[in-house]
Amino acid sequence: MTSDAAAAPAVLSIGRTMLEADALLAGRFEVVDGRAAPLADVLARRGADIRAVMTRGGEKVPADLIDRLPNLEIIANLGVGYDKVDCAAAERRGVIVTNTPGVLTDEVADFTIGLLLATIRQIPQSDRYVRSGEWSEKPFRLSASLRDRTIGIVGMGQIGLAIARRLEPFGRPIAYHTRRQIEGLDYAYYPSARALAAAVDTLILILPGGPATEKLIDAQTLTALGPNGVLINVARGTVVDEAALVEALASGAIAAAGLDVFEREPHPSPKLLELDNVVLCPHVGSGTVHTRGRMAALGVENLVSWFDGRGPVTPVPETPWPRPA
Ligand code: 8YV
Repeated sequence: MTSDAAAAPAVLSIGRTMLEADALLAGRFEVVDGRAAPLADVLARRGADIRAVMTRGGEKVPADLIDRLPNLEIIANLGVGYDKVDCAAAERRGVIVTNTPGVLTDEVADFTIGLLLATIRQIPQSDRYVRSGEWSEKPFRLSASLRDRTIGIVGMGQIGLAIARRLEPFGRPIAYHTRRQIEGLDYAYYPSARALAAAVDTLILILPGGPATEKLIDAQTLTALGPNGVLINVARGTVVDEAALVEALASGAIAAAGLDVFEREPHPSPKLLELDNVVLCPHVGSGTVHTRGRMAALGVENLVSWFDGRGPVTPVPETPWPRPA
């Protein structure tokens, strides 16, 4: 390590969340702020100096950005999902990609239970009811219940499992879909999202985004979920056909949805905003001071470890470390 600022590795920092990560980099790294000017201008001036990118999961790191950084060694993604990073392009260039698994598992699982109950019991709607003064005229309508539901989870990684474990004390049957059945996992398995949707009335999405899962939840899957159906999405907006979801919510093909993620963030379909049977959150599943701090720290730790010659701490499977021979 050197205190010579000229020798400090330059890190291109992009994204709107976890700005505190930039402060954590300062001192050890030179932070090149990718938001300070149009990115193209920053790249034209500093592209050749950049040895690392720190991104926040929501911004694209496509092949053409990677190609404009000839000395890039590592991309630290502050988030467990890294679908916006072109890992194939990184791998071709020998660039390591890291994410932040583990540190946000409990937070996102806690949030999912909250969003599930808020959606079924209409907690935001009842808050609006009290504020509007309508309560003095008549009691709030009765809501649906978790008591008579069967819950399906699409995606059974660390967070999916943490959600399932938290649901167990609620005493409801739990089923799941993943590409491959998980050996020894004691929940009913369905080989497709649609088959799972047909078997349950409450569907929680916690699977990776990206081309392989794009619009996995389509009009037919929503119809299969049925008129009592509740959809909770804490994964990526891209895994749901948002236009089909709007239609299903408006027509009563499903009962309600709780959404923390959207096809085009931060711009949910305006039609969603008009519906009363949907609870909308601005992608805050991991959004606490505690957990975002841990995510930022793990991202920085990856860069420190890399530039100290100790390798990345949490590389993604597409860019394994040590590199395969
Ligand atoms: C975001 C997330 O990364 O970890 C993920 O995959 O979706 C989130 O935690 C976070 O909101 C930063 O934008």
